Amino acid sequence: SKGINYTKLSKEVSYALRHAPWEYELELDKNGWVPIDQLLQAIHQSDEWQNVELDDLKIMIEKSEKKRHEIKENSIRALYGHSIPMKIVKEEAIPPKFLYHGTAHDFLSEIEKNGLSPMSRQYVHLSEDIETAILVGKRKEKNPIILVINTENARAKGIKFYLGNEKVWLADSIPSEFLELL
Ligand code: HQG
Repeated sequence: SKGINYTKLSKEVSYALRHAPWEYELELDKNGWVPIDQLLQAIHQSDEWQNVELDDLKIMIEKSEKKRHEIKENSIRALYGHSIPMKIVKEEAIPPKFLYHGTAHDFLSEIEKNGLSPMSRQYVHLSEDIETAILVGKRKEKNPIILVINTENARAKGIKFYLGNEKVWLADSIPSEFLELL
């Protein structure tokens, strides 16, 4: 093999495509896409990624336990997680009746008061299933709380939902009236 650490590569690509494209002289289009050759050229600047090619980006995506990135034609993008000032335009879609959000007990009183906010990201991140929400919440606390979002009620009141990947949904914010503790 080429000795590429695909997990580390995925972290660097996420950092470039979600948080700091300007550090790589990249410009995302309105849906978050950048030309793959530009990304490769940028990461080739560091010794560690000298021999990374298109096929390695494909392996990186394939090997990942989460579908964080997507390649289409000559472009690549992060599917969710962005924090850059220019808000990425996501595709609106109809989610399952219930979505889930795993988080820390410490945030509960704030969330009950103000609803779910994107905080440092562009969108609130929601999970298709409880297992995924638990994994997301475990990043914050060993025994996370799980909030259930009634998307039918939310949609009836004008809340929009957007596609992240097959397990992650996005929203601009979720008022607390649509949240319930599991
Ligand atoms: C909390 C990972 C106080 C919210 C995951 C969360 C996900 C509030 C934290 C993706 C709040 C933000 C995103 C309010 C929300 N007051 N706290 N009003 N509203 N919060 O990490 O959803 O591995 O930015 O509960 O799997 O945890 O990077 O969001 O705890 O899909 O690919 O503010 O990141 O994916 O934390 O995770 P985050 P998240 P990757």
